[in-house]
Amino acid sequence: MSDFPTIKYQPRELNENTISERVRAHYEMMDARRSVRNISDKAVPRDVIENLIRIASSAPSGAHKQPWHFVAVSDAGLKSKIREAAEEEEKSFYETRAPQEWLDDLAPLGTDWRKEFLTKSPWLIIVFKKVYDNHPEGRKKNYYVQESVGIACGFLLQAIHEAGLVSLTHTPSPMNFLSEILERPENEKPFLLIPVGYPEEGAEVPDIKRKDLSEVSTFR
Ligand code: IYR
Repeated sequence: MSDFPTIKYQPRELNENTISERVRAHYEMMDARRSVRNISDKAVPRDVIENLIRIASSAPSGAHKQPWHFVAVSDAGLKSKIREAAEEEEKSFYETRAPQEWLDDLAPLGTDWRKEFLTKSPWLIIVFKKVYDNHPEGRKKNYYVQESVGIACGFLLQAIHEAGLVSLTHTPSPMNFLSEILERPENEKPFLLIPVGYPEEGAEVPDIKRKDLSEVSTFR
């Protein structure tokens, strides 16, 4: 028995005859997505960020618990605090904690401990995962939290690209400083930090190649 009454699914009713062209065009649009480190300081309206978060929060999740919380930061003081703390962690990662193999893998991408984008981007979206929810009756566990929040982030990155904006998936580690600076409750853990904005004019990205379909899939 379901607690949710059922309603009719509303199919999108797109023209079946054009499915191949449409999916091909969507692939080409997504293939043009790149992580961009040179994000301009040009303003992005708050309603855009609100709708991007609505899109992310439309993702499927274990038992429909939606175990996520998005903190959208435009406040310059908070961005500075986040940058300062992230750079401190990153400095110790790049200079002492990172194994040589990891540094070798990052070298072609040109990343380092400096994170100018954390203060320059008009928005930082910090995604928190909720391992459990607090209810008046006590803690209620969430399910498949990692998978659910990962999917929500995928929705978010795609929507940012579709909007003509750019993003970067920044993973300072450890990220506990985000809980402190953003004053989040203990049932939320930082998952991903995503700066969002317009690309800077002339922004460059590493010339990467993607794996071929045959390398990433098997049809049986
Ligand atoms: N967290 C560091 C290092 C880093 C790790 C991976 I995996 C990347 O793909 C890129 C960077 C940073 O954000 O710089």
